Amino acid sequence: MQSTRTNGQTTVNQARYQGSHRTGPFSDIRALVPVLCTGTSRSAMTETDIAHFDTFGFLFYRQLLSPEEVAAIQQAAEFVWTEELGQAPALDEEMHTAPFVERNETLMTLVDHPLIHPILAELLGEDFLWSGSEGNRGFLKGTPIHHWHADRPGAHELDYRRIKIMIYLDPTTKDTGAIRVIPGSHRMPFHEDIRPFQENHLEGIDDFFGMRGPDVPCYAAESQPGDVLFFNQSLFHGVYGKTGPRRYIALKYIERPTQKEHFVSLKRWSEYAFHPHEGFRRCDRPAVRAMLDGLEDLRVRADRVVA
Ligand SMILES: O=C(O)CCC(=O)C(=O)O
Repeated sequence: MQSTRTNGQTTVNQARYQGSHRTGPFSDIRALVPVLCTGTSRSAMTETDIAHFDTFGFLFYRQLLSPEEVAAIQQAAEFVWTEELGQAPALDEEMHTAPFVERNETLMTLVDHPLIHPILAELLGEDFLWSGSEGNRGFLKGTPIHHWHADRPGAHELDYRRIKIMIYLDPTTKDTGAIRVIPGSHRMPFHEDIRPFQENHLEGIDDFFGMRGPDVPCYAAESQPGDVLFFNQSLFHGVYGKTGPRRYIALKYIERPTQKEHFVSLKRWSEYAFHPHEGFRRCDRPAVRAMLDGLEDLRVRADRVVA
């Protein structure tokens, strides 16, 4: 990691916190989450949270979003999908819409949400960048699985941290389509040890060291609306038993690139990070403007690096 991290101690008056909590497979330590934090650089994270993310590659915060926020997000998401489809989607309609939150002002509030932004600043450095969003619903009929894979696979990707945030708008359980992660698989040598999983995912082969996909040891982030999962995009993850509408929003963020390898990787995987949607560029909130700062220079540099 090239980014500078701030001290992970809780810095906001504890009286302003409520009992939303983070759970992981190995701990149920409560992470106190600020209710009214309006700043963008203060962190509610503890050294424990940071160690959890560094070690296991994810953090799962329960009820980070209030029921009122969830209702507003669900309504706005349906609005965008309806606009995209030209009619209200059927309950099980399969849609993958990207960019997504950039197309709606209510959804845009997630980008620099006061409980999400400080966590990202802690994990990616204060000067992190936006890398797009997705609004997904349903799934290809007859294909209720998404075998084990990493979004950014390979040893050469591990030094450049990218985070995907998953916000599921419908409840999921382990066997009904909850996202599963293999803790620690974003780190060497484990990442390379299970590299064959990536090949089998690409080939559609349901054999992972002699186990079927659903039987691979993992942590299932069983989710209720309001829960928010942060994960390192080099972490291996998969989904088994998809069912129902299974709506979710994905938000993607990246460390500000500094090394040649970062630019090469961005050009390969996420060129769109250099071309944010107009809905994002129009936003005048300082935290969003900060994610646009210097982007044009970075784009030029990326083009030079791969020329
Ligand atoms: O469908 C999901 O919940 C996860 C999808 C997935 O694996 C991914 O976005 O890389």
